[in-house]
Amino acid sequence: MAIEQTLVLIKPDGMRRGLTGLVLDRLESAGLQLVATRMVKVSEELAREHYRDLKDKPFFPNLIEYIRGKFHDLKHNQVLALVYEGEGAVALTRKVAGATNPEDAAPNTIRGSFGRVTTKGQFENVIHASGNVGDAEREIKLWFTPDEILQPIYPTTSASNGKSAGAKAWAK
Ligand code: IDP
Ligand code: MG
Repeated sequence: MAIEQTLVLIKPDGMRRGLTGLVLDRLESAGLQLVATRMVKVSEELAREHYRDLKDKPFFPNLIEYIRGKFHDLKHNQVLALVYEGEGAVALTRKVAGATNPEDAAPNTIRGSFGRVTTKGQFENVIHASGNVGDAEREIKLWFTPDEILQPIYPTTSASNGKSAGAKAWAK
């Protein structure tokens, strides 16, 4: 299996509920190596770009507010962005994360252990994990510059001059 890198975000509910250590522990215990990390206050632009493939979904506006921490207090409106590396890291991280709906997520997955659906129907599923290798490459370049990653594996385009187009979204 190929060495891959994948993006994980600890979402505002995970930050608010003090789950960062537990999430890191699960991912590390699965054999994944942490190769980049940063705290990010998520702009509307970054949120929309990150979730651009879901823009036609009915829950899209809610999702943008959720990832920006609008449902949590101002002390916890940041996300922890992480890049993990390992053999088959993308699928492995998805497996450790569990199903999108915390009620469907298997016990012992991060979402199954710590996620919830609130009484208002809000999915609080603790983390984001890239869905496939193509998404992982796009998302890592959106959230990180190559110099922030221990050993970048996805090539940088020459046109971006060492900084990804996505990097501009959070640099503002
Ligand atoms: P994923 O995070 O498991 O990859 P996606 O389908 O990519 O799931 O959706 C992105 C995020 O949008 C989910 O993690 C969740 O926060 C939210 N979401 C997805 N489906 C629903 C839904 O049916 N209702 C409310 N929120 C949803
Ligand atoms: Mg997804």
